[in-house]
Amino acid sequence: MAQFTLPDLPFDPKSLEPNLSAETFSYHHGKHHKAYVDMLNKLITEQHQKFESLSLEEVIKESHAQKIAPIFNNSAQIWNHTFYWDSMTPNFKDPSNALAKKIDKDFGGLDALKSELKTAATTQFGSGWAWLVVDKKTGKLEVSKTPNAETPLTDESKKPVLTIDVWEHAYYIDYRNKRPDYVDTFLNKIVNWEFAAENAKEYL
Ligand code: MN3
Repeated sequence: MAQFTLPDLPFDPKSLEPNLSAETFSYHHGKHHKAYVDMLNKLITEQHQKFESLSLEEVIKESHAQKIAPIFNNSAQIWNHTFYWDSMTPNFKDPSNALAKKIDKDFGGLDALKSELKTAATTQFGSGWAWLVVDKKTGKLEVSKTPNAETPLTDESKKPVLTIDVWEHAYYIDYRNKRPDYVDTFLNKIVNWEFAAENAKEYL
């Protein structure tokens, strides 16, 4: 049973060129993201049928709590990638007034936030993700990073707002080993602040 399906990219894969190439998306979405979907469906169908009626977010949280690594890794990677596609746009705009004010308040300005995100993205050793999240208790925006498939979705006190994939497969075709250049381009040319504002709207 194919429980989960690969979502379409929210933009034409050529539309982010030259910042990220259609070739990158053909691998990253068409092969890597698809492989996580295919593997999760196979694992649930063949070995872990108790996850069959759950939503993707429920599968992530349950498999994390029960420490079922193959289910967690594949389900979290499906969710993280879908969230990552939405974190970029071919129609780059600066943050809206409400989000800009919030960024000023919590970080002292957009440049300071971008610098924190760049540090998180470039200091994540090996594979992983850099995140902008809201702490639900304080209502403040925060920057964090996670290794491998780990996701703030499993932390009930955080709400994900934006992410940057820093696995090598995200940038190697276009940037080779230059992760900092990919992160600079992401933050200055393709990041989707409208998506971030939507995710953080109840805290703005
Ligand atoms: Mn990836």
